[in-house]
Amino acid sequence: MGDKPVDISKPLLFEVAWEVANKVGGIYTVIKSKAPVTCNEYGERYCLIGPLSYKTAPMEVEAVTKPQSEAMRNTLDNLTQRGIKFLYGRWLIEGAPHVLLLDVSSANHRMNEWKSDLWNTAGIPSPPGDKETNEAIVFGYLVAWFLGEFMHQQQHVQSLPQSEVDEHHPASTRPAIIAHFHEWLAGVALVLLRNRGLDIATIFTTHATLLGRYLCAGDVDFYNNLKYFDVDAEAGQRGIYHRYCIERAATHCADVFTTVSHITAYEAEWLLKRKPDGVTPNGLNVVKFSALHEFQNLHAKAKEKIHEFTRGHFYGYNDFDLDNTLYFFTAGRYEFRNKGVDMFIESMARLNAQLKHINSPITVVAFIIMPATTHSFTVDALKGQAVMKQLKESVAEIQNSIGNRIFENAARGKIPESTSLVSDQDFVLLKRRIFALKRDSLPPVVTHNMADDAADPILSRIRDVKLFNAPEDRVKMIFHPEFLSSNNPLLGLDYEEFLRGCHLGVFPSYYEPWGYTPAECTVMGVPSITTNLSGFGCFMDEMISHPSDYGIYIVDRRLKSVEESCQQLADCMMEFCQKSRRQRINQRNRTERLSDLLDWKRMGLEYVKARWVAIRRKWPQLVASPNHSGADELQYGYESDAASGLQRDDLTNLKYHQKVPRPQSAPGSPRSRERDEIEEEQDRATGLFESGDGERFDAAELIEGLKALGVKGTSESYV
Ligand code: G6P
Ligand code: 1S3
Repeated sequence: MGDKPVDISKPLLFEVAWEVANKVGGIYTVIKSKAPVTCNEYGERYCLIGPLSYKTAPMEVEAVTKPQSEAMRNTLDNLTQRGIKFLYGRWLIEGAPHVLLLDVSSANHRMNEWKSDLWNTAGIPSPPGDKETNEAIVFGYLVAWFLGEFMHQQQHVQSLPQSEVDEHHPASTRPAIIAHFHEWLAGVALVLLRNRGLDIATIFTTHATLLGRYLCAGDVDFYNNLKYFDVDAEAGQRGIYHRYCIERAATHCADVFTTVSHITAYEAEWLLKRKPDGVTPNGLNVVKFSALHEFQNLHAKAKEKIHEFTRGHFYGYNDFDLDNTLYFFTAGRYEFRNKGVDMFIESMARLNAQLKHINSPITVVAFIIMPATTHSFTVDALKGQAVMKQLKESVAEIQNSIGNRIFENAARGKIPESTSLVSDQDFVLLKRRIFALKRDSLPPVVTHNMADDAADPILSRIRDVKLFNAPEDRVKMIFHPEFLSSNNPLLGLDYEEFLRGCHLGVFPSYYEPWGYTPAECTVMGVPSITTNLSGFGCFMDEMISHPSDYGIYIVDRRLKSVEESCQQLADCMMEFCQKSRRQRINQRNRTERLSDLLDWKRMGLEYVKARWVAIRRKWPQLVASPNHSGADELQYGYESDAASGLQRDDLTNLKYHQKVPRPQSAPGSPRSRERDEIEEEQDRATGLFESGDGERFDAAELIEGLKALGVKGTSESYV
C-alpha cells in the first residue's frame, strides 16, 4: 500500500467498539471514562468508531459537517457517495473526542455478500437469523472499508490539520495508524485488516470471553476445568460457534492482544488459545473533593433520600430505627449466577439469622438493582410512597397552623395553652393519615410487576430462603428490577447518588472479568465486598496488603466450597454490621483514599504500553532505528519497566512489587460500643477525630506505598 513512508512519532488512534456513544453495558463506561486521558495524549489524532443508533446518538454526539482533516473529509465523501450513512462529530463527553458512528442498516443490502466473503476468506460461518452477529459483520466490513479508504486518502493528502502536519509529518511521510478494537462485536474489521494486509497496527481487547460467560452461567465447575474444555464443541453446543470464531480470529489476528484482568487473561489463554500480551485494567475518572468531609456529607444527604423511600416502602411496618439501619446493595446486568446474586440472597438469609440470634438493634435493607422484564411499578409500592407523602404534607399543614396559633396569641401578649395548640380538626386529619398507614400484607419484596414472577430466579430464591420483610426479620429485601434514575417515582435517585447513600456494596460474582460496580464504590468511598474471581478483586488483592482495612472485602470463591464462601460472605457482612458509626466513617475515608489506584491517569498507562508494543511489532524496523528508540520509550512511559529489567513485550508478567501497606491506626474491627464511645469522647477532647489527624497519618503511609509502586502525582491529593 502506498509509497509514503510511515512516521511513528505521532500516530493516529482509532478506537472501535459497539458501545461507542451507545450504552449497553460496562464497555461504554470504559471508553467514555477513558476518553479524557486518551484525548490528552492524542488530541485531534484520536477518533472513536461505533454503530449509529438514531435513538441515542443525537443526545451523545454533536455533528461536524466539514472535518478539518482532508483525508477524513475525502473518506467520508466516498462513503456518502456509496450510500453509506453515518454521523461524524464530537462525542459530548469530557475531552470531546472525534467520533464516527456508522449506520449499519444503510449497508444491509450487502450483508449476504459480506457474509459469504467472510466465510470464503476467513472461514468464519454466520448462520441466518442471528441479528447481533449479522450486525457485527456489516459493522466490521464498514469499519474495514473506512480504514482502508482513509489510508488510501492519506497517501494523497495531508491527513491532519495543517498545524499538526507541518511540524511532525512532512508531506513525504504519513502518520502511523493504530486501530484498537474492543470485544468480539467489533472484531470482524480486525480480521479483515489482517486479511487485506493493511499497514495498520492493531490491538484487540476482550472484556470477557463468550465461552467463559456461557459456561459460567451454567452449572459448570469453570475454573477447575478451564484447561480441559473442548472449546469448539462447547461453543457448538451453546449455539455460539460462529460468534466464537469471530472472537478467536480477532484474538489471533491482532498485533497485540489484551484482556481487562489477569483472571480473564488466564481464561483467554485456554479458551481463545492465545496468551494475552498484556492486561489493560479498567479505570475511572476520579473526582477529588477539595475537603475530605465533602464526600461524607454527600453520603449523609443521599442516605436521607433512601430513608425517605424506606419509610414509604415499609409503611405500616416502620418499626425499625432508621438511625440503626444499614443499606447494602448489589447491582448490574441480570446474570443470576455470574453476578453472584444466588450467593447474595443465601448470605443475606444467614446474616438475618445471625442478627436475630444476637438480638441486634441493626436492620439491614438489602437492595438488588438488576433490570428484568417488568410491566410497571406495583400499586402497593407506589401506594407506600403516596401515603407517606400525604402524611408529610399533613404534618406540615398542622405545623403551619400551630405556628399561626402561637403567633396570633403572642401578638396579643398571650402565652397559648399547650392543649389548645392542636385543634380537633388537626387530630382528625392526623388520625386519618395514620389509619391509611395500616396494611394487610407485608411490605413487598419486589417494586415492579414482573413479566414472569413465578419463574424469576431472584424471586424464587428469595421465596426459598423466606426473606419476606416480616417485622422480626433483621434483613429486609428489596428487588428493584430496573436501573435507577432521578425521575423514578419510588427511588428518585440516580445510580451514583444511591451508591453514595449506601453503606456497603456486595458483589459476590462468579464470573466477573473486571467488575465496575465495586470499583465505583471505591472511588466514592463506599466499602464493598467482591470475590477473588473478579478482576477487580484480584487487582486490589495484589495492590494492597490488607484490603479489608480499606473497606475492600474479598470473598474466596476460588479455593472454598460454595457453602464456605456463603458463610464467609455472611460473616463479613455481620462484622460490618457490628461497626460503630465512627468506625464506618473512618473506613469510608480509607476506602476513598484508594481511588487514585483506579484513576485512568494511572490505569491508562497500560493502554499506552499496549499501543507502544503494537507499534513495535508492526514496524520493528522503525522502532529499532537510532532516531526513535530512546526518546519514544520515555514518551510511552517505559522507564520503570526498563529499570525493573522486565521484558517489555511480556506485559502479562508485569507484577507490582510492593503493596499498599496496612494503615497504622487500629483496623476497623468490631468493638464494643461503650469502648468506642469513650474513644470518640477522647478524640473529641484532643481534636483528633474532628481534624482527622489519625487519617492523615494513614495517608502518608499510603503515599509511600503508592510512590513505591511508581504512581506519580498523587501526594498532593492525599495531604
Ligand atoms: C457522614 C456524615 C456524618 C454522618 C455519617 C453517618 O460521615 O458526614 O454527619 O453522621 O455520615 O454515617 P453512617 O455510616 O451512619 O451512615
Ligand atoms: C464486561 O461487562 P459485564 O458486566 O458483562 O465488561 C466490563 C468492562 O470491562 C467488565 O467490568 C465486566 O466485568 C464484564 O462483565
